[in-house]
Amino acid sequence: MSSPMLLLPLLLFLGLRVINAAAETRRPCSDLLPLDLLSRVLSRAGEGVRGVTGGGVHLIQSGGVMGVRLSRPHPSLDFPSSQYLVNCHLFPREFSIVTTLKVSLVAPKKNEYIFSVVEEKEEEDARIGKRKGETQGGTDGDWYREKDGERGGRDDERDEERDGETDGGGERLMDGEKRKGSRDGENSKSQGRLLIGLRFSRDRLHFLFRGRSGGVMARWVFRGIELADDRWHTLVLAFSGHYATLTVDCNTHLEFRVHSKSLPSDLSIQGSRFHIGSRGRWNGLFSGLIRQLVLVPGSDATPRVCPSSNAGLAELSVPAVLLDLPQKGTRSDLTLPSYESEVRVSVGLEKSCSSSVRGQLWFNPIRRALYLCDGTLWVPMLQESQRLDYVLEQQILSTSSETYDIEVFSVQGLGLMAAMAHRSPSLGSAVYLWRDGGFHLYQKISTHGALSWRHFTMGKKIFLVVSNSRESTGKEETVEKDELSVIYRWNKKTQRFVHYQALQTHCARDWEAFRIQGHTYLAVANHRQGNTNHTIDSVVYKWDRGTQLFVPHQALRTSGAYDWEAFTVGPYHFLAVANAFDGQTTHVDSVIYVWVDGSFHLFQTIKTFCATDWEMFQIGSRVFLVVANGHQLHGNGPGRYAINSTIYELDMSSQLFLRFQDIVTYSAVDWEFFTVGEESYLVVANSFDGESHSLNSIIYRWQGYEGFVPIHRLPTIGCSDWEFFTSGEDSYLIYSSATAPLSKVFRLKTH
Ligand SMILES: *[C@@H]1O[C@H](CO)[C@@H](O)[C@H](O)[C@H]1NC(C)=O
Ligand SMILES: *[C@@H]1O[C@H](CO)[C@@H](O)[C@H](O)[C@H]1NC(C)=O
Ligand SMILES: [Ca+2]
Ligand SMILES: [Ca+2]
Repeated sequence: MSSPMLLLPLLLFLGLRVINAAAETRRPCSDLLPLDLLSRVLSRAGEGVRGVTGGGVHLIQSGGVMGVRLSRPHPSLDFPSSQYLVNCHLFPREFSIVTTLKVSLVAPKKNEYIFSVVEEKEEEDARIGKRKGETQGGTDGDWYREKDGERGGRDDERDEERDGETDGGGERLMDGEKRKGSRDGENSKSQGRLLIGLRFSRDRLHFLFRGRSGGVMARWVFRGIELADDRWHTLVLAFSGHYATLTVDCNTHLEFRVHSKSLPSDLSIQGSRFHIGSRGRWNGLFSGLIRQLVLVPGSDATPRVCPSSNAGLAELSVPAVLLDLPQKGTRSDLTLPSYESEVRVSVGLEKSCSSSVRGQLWFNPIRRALYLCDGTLWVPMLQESQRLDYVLEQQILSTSSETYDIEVFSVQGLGLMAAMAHRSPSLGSAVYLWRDGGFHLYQKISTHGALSWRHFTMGKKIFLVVSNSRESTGKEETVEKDELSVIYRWNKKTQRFVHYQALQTHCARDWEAFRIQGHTYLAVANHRQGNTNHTIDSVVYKWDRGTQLFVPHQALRTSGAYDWEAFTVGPYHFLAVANAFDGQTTHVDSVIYVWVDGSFHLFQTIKTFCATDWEMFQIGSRVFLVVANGHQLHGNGPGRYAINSTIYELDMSSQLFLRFQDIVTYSAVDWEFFTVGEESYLVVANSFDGESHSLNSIIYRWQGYEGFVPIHRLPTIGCSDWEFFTSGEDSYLIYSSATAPLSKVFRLKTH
C-alpha cells in the first residue's frame, strides 16, 4: 500500500477525507436519527391514539401541495421526549430543525408555536393520564387544561421574557415587545416550564432554549422573516458550536454568532414532552399548514436539504402521506377537487361515504391509499403502491450437496440462471436454469470446495468465476498447490460455460467484478494461506486487452477476508473488504478503499466482528453500507453469535461512513437489499445462534426516519446466502443452506 502522506493532498483535492478512526467515535449521540416529528403525529392520528380518531389533524392541499392543518388540540400532537430521544438524556448540543410551512395570516403581536418541548411534572402526568381516560371521545379541550388554581405555576411567557432581558447582550438580539401576561396564561395555567420553543410572529422567528443548570432562557430572534405571506417556505435552523444559522428557502442565509454562554449544553429532556403546533396549552394552536418538521441531531442539515429545485418546498423528510397528490381522474362523473382549492382529507378508520360527504377525501393509513367519496362509494384515487404483503414458498430445490453461495444472473436468449457453489469436491457445483417458476439443473461444473460464484460481462462476453478452496487435508503443500480459482466463459454455440482461466488463490471466499474507466477488474478475497496464516494479500486483477487474460493489478493486505463489495458514488469508486479474523481475534478492522490515480487507497476503517459481508445500497440519494458481523471471540471463551450488525450511511459533509443503525443478528453471513414497488427492504442470513442452525432470517423494511424495521421472519436452516431476483411481474428470494442439500425459492406477494 502506498504511504498515506502521498495520498493526502490528492484526496483533499478530491474533497475526500482519509481517516483511520472508527466511525462510531464521531457522534456524541450516535443512536439518534433525524426525528420526523410530523410523521409521528400523523401515524398517531391515523392509528387513532388512545381511541381518539382523526379529528384535529387534517390533510389539506394548498397550492398543489399537501400539508397538515391542526384544527384543535389533539392527543396525537404531543408525546414524551423520552420516547424518541432515547439513550441521550441531554438535548443534542448540535442540532438542526427543518420545517416547511405555509401561513396566511398572523395577527399583530401574536406568536404562534411551531413546536415546543415542555417540562412535565410527575403529579401532572398522573392527573393528565386520568383526565385522558375520562375524556375519551369527549371534548379535546379539557385534555390540555389544568384545573384553575391547582398549582401556583409561574407564567412562563413572562418568565421567558425576563430571562431574556437579564441575560441580554452580545450578539443575541432581544425582542423588546411586551405582551400581555394574561394572553396565554390566565385560564390555563402552565403545564410546566418551556424548555425549547420555536415560534414566529408577523416578521420574526424566535427560538427559545433553556439550560437546566442556570434555568436561564436564551432566546434568538431572527428579524425580517416574513413567514405569513401565504406561500410555502422551508426553514433550516441549525445550531452548531457557537453559531446559529437560519436558512430560508435555501437562499436567505442569516448567521448569528451565539454567545458561548447562551446555548446551554446541559438541557436535560428527561420528563419532558414534545408539543407540535403549540406551547402545550389549550389555546394558541399553529394556524397554518405544516408539511415538514424534522429534528436533526448532530449536524447542520442545510447541505442535506439545499440546494433544491423548489427551495420553498426543499425536503429532508416529508411524511409519505403528504408526498402523493390525488391524480386528476379520467372519470367524468366525479367532481374532482381543483388543486388550488383547499380540500379536506380525513385520516383514520373508514367512515361511511354518503351524499353528505361527497367530494371528501379519505386517507387510509393502513393501506396507504387515498379515496374520494363519489356520494356512495369510496373511489381509489391513487394507484396503491406495491408493497410486500407476505412471502410464499415457491420451490424447494434439492441439490447434490450443501451450498455456500448463489449467484443469479441472466443470459440473453436463455433467461434467468443461478450458479450455486456446492460444498462437495467430488460432486462439484452446478448452474441452474429458471423454467416454469423453478430452477432446474442445467450444467454441472467441477469445483473443489467452492465458496462463491460471481457473474460478469465484458461487452457481449459472459463470464462466471468461482472461488475454489480445497478443504484442508492437514498436508499444507497439497492445500497450497491446488488452490486455483477458475474463470468460465459462456460458449454461445454449445450454450455451456467453458474453462477460461485459472488463478492462484488462498481459500478464496469471494470474487467481486467491477468496471472503472472502461476497464474490467476482478478482486479476490483470500481468506487464509495454509492452515493458520490469515493476514495475507488479496488481489485485484485487471483485464489485459492484449493477452485477453486477467493479470494482477494490486495486492491489498487483508485479515481473513470474506467479502469484497465494489460500488460507485458519483465520480468515486470504492472497494470495501470484510475482514473476519486475524488469527487471534474476530475484532478486526474492515477497510473501505477509494480509487485514486489507478489504484485503491485507504479511505476509512471500520471496527467489525468477524465481518462476512458488505452490502451497499442507495435509498433516494442516500448511500448506505451494511456489514454482516459473524461472531465475537473473547480469548478462549465461548464465542458470541447474537451481536449487532451495523448499517452505515455516507455522510456527505464529513465524507465518512457513519453508524446509522444497529440490528441484532445471529452469526450473520449475508445481507441482501432489494426493492418491491416503492419500498426498500433488507434481508439478513442468520446462520447460527450458538446452539442451532435452524433459525429465522429476517426481512426488514425501510421506514424512513425509523430506519429498517423487521416485518417478516423466514425459517431457514444454516442459511448461507440470500439472493433477490425478478421474473416477469414477480419478485423472488432464494436462500441456500450450508448444512442441508437444499435451497428454497420464495415468491414475494404484493398487493
Ligand atoms: C503470512 O503470509 C504473508 C504473505 O504470504 C507473509 O508475509 C507472512 O509472513 C505470513 N505470516 C506468518 C505468521 O506466517
Ligand atoms: C446493539 O446495539 C444497540 C444500540 O446500538 C444496543 O442497545 C444493544 O445492546 C446492542 N446489542 C448487542 C447484542 O450488542
Ligand atoms: Ca457483498
Ligand atoms: Ca447475497
